[in-house]
Parts: sequence; C-alpha cells; structure tokens
Amino acid sequence: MLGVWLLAAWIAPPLRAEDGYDLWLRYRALAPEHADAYRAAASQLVAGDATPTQAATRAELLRGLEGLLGAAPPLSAAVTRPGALIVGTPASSPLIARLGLQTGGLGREGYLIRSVVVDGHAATVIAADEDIGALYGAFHFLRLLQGGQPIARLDVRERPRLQRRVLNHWDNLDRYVERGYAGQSIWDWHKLPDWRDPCYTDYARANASIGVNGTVLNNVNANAQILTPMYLEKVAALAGVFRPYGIRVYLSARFSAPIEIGGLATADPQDPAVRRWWRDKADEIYRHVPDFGGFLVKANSEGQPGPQDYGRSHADGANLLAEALAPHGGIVMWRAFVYSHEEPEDRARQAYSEFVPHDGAFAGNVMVQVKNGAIDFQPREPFHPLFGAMPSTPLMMELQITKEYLGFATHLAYLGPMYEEVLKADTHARGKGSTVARVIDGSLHRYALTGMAGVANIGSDRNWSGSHFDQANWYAFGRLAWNPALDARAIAEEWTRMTFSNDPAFVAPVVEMMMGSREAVVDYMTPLGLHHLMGRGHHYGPAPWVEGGPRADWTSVYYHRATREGIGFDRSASGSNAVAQYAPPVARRFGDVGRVPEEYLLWFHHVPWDHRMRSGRPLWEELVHRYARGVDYVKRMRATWDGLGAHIDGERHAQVAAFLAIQQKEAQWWRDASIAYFQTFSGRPLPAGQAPPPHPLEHYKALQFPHAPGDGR
Ligand code: BDP
Repeated sequence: MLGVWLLAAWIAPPLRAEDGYDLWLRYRALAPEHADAYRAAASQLVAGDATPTQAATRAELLRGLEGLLGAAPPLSAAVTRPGALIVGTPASSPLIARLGLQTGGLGREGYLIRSVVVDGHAATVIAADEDIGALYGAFHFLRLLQGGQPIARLDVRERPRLQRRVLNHWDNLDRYVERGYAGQSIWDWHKLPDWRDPCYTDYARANASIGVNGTVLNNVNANAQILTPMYLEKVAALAGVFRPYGIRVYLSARFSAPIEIGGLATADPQDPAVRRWWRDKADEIYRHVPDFGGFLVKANSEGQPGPQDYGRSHADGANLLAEALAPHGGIVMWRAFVYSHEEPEDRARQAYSEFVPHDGAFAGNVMVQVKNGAIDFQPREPFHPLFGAMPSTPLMMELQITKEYLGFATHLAYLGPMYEEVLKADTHARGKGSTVARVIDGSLHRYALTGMAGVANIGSDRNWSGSHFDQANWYAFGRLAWNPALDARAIAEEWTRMTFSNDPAFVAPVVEMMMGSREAVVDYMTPLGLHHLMGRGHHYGPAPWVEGGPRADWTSVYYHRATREGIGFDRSASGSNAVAQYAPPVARRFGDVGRVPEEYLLWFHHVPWDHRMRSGRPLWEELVHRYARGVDYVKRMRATWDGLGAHIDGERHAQVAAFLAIQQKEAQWWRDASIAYFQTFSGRPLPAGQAPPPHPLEHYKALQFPHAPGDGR
C-alpha cells in the first residue's frame, strides 16, 4: 500500500492544476536557489496585529512566506537572530521607532523597505507612517520574492503619485455587468449584508497588492436604488470587508435620485429641496460608511439625467453633490464622457466644448473624470484634448480594463502599452514635456486632487477576469495608477513571474508576446487610425457597414467615411477642426497630413486610396498589409504559447491555447470582412500574396449575435 502511495507521489506532475483564482498572489514554492536565501532573510517575523490592517499585513506575510518558502517564519517580539523581518510604523512598533528611519514625507500610504542592522543582527525592515503603508510595503516585499529578486541590500522608498486609484464596476444591481465578459457581478446583493463571500476579502487583497484604494460598486448608468437604506446596509458590509485593506467604497449616483427615491418633483440643482435632499442623503450614507469616498456621476450622456435637463451646467450639477459630501470629506468624480443629441458637431469635439468653458467653476472636492481618448476606449485613440486644457480643474484619467472594444475576454491583448502610450503623450500645455501623466499627477497644474479610474474586468468567473491574461490588465492598471511613470514591459514581466513562472525560458517569450499583442488588435481591427467599426450595440466583431438608426455617431460609416475616392474622418482645419482643441504644436502635427503619425492618419484625415505611405505602399495596400500583419501576430502568439506547455500547469495552459485559437479565427474574420467591405470603395485589387476573403461581403453582413455578452441595456 505504502509502495503504491510512494509511486503515486513520485509520478505526480510537479505542476499542480491551477484555475487562476489566486491571481498574482499564488505564493507557490520557489526554486531552492531562491528559497534558501530568502529563508535566511526571513528567519523570524516581528509584526503586530493590534489593528485590522496590521492583522491583514501579518497574515499576508505569513501566508506568502509559507507558500513561497515552505514554512512560515516564527513570530517574535524582538530581534533575536540574523534575518528578522520587521514590519510596522513608529507608533505600532517600538523597534521601528528606535531605528529612527526617515518615514516623514512618505505620506499616509508610502513605505520604506531597508536592509538594516538591529542589535548586531542583519534584518529587513518594512516601515511606514501609517498601517496601510506597511501593508503596501509587505506586498512589495512579497513581490520581490515572487519574482526571484535580490533582497540582501534593500533600499526602497515608495509613495503613490496619485491619490485616488479607483476601480469602476459597471455592475447592475441584478448582477448583470455592462461590458463585462467574466460572468456575473461579484457583488451578491441579494445575500448581502449577512453573507460576506470570502471572495470579497480576496478582491481586497488583490487590489491592495497593486495599490488600488477605492472602488465604485455600481454602474455609471446608475440605479437610484443603491442609495436606499436597504442597499446602504449592503454597501456598508462591503466597506467593512475592504477597510483593513485601505479600500474605500464609492457609489455611482443617479442625478434624478431625488425624484425616483426621494419623492421630489424635480432634481434641479438650484432647488433648495433638492439641495437639502442630497445633504440629508450624504449624512445618511456617512452614518453607514464613515469613510465613504464619494460619488461618480454620468450625467447628460447617452440618455442619463443631469443638470442640463434643468438648463444648468455640468459645474452646477457637480457642485450640488460636492456641497453635500464636503462636510464629510467626500469627493465627486464627474464624468466628461458626454455627447448630446442636439449637438451637430463632431462627437470627438463635444466633451472639450462642454467642459472647457467651466474650467475653474467646479467646487474644490470635484474631479472631472476623462477617458483616455475623445471617442470611446477604442483600440487606439490619440489622447483626449481635455488633458492640458483645464488647468483649474483636477482631471482624473479613466481607462477601460474590460476589453469592450478589444476582443472581449478571448483575445489576448495586454493593455499596459496602451495605458503607457496615453500617459506619455505630450499635451504641450505648458511647453514640451507636459505629458498626460504630469497633468493627472497634478504636477503640471498643481491640482489638489489626483486620480485614475479603471473600468473593471472583474466578474464571478473563477479566474476573476474571464481569461488568465486579462488579469494582467487589472494588474497593470493598479501599478500605473500607483506610478504613471512605470514601464509597461517591466510590469508585464513582474506579472508573468508572479502569475506563471520565473523560468527565463518562459518569461522572455511571454513578455515579448504580451508587448505586441495590443498593436496586433489595432492592426486586425482598426489600423491606421480607423475607429468605432465594431458590431452595433454589443461591439462584437467587425461591422464597418453599420449605418442608419437613431444617431449618426452610433454608426460605423460616420467614423470611417469611406468613398470611392478615399477614407478617414477629416478633423483637420478643412474638416471638423477637432485638431484645434489641442495645444498649437500638437494641433499643427495632427492637422498636417504630411506630419501626423501614421497610426492616427485616418483619425484626423480623409485621404485618397493611393496616398503614399511611409512604407512606400499606397494607402489601400498598407491597410491590407496591416490587417494581415495583425492576423500573423496572433498566429505567432499561438505557436509561441504551444511551445511553452512544459513550463506551467496544464489547466491554465490549455485555456490560453484554446482562447488563442478563437482569437486567430476572429482576427481572420476581422481582416476578411473589413477587406471585403472597404474593397467595394477602393475598387482596387488585393496586393500580391494576399488571399481574397473566403466569403462575399453579404455573408459577413448577415452574421447576427443577439446574445453577445455585456451589451448595455
Ligand atoms: C461606452 C459603453 C457603454 C457605457 C459608456 C460610458 O459602450 O456601455 O455606458 O461607454 O462610458 O463605452 O458611459
């Protein structure tokens, strides 16, 4: 019997099946060459548990070290041997107070990690001014171990560059997630407040590990019910789970709530009863959640109610809510994603036109939340012209983590390079070097409030994000919100090591694959500045032929404007002149067909099919070349991945492989359908070596997807 057991143990695969639930906090045993050294540097743990945050910090370190090193170090009240790990604040730990470290200037959330000598013994200290800083430091320390990094001579000093690092859940109260591709909402409203699913704690751990410190629980297309007493109790229960991890809860507020749940006849911001209602509502919320973060608001956009319904401005609307929250320290995140039915102008111009006149008119606790680009989370957009144009109003960046326009959950597209691209874009608002990162970190205009929001890709799927690689986008968002100057490649490497393996034969090809993956999506969906060509409503698959319907700017033809002569949206001075919303040096570059970066060519210009591209090819041929290039990249990703099976567990490997096969099929579909359609305008043959689409255009146009996931409703 014993023999059989031993044999089973001997032939058992070394790589346990994994389902992705553990995210990048897997804490699987490290290779001996790392584990031995780390064991010596974590021989005992000196950490308190007097507060919930201290307890969470200590528990995380014990859990992490046990997993990575095989056994948790013993707890100790003093340093009694070499290799102690000491964690805390000068207030919580007399030892740290005695070390006299320079924790001043770290702020509430910053931390130090130092190699020090204590009572004659080499030790490592994680010190902060506040408990939450120590928790962030502990996650940083664990990350070093997970990535096999040296820890003998540490001198880390970190503090977040942005204050509010917030996930936006587009989750409805019935658990449907708008633009969600990872199952249902993780918030089980029906069972709350009494049942607190353990996944809420793991959600908080994962977010704290990357520095996310806020979460908006409900959809921007908000239901006022969330503000009723029954739901506030549920919200309070979640806030209680998140609090030890430094995560504050925010809610999306529906502007017409005073009518819908307050019984008032109006929601006019100038009406004294409305103002009183919001003040009372804020007081009530803070009775439930004393550290409530504030409201996120989508107003007068896509049919949502707002101040303009009463002839008032966005500033009037935002200030109404700001006034109610101010006594409690709450903020308003007022979204700039607005476009109205009446405005006949280019949709790309509307947010700027509506907001810039109100610069300086917003209350001190309001931030205006601006999407990275002026249209809507496309695979590639030039940076939003509002960045740099509102020096007196703190602007918060809104990125989309869920891949509404980038292939849902089955397409592997690492968004780090996309986030980095917008953050590094130079607005020239105050001369060269006025990057978007410097706008949102407040250094350019001295904003008092700073922040970044990410539309979450989290759902009830076991792997949280719908696919293993989509976890990397959640991770990258958090890391860049902590420090917008971080490098997307370094983040990809960090994530790969933590999520899969430290083996260089695995890490190098996977990081390489990730880094080009978003560009591949741009190539096979919307090359050269094309945009908004996805299926109507659900945004699944190619549909450049979409026309008609309630409004022109909900069609594809509005955006690509293909004719027999050429293609592209003229936003130069001869067209909508949207370029004029940028600072002059940027406007000159984007507005000049000879100088515009080719990746934005058709975003800003309508050009003839035989326009000569930098490659020497005419535009039509370049377009076809780009579509094919995107498909080829996916083929190469598949081949790379297929060769990596030996490095990781079979379960995750197989799912990624299957999703890559779907991606290849769909990339090909995008290429074929787009070429079949645009060829009806260009009238030109395909370049040599390019296969004709296997089906006539009518085939692609006839495809229907009534149950595609995530559609707005
Ligand atoms: C679009 C989505 C829609 C959202 C909207 C928004 O298609 O579901 O409600 O953005 O950001 O991308 O408000």
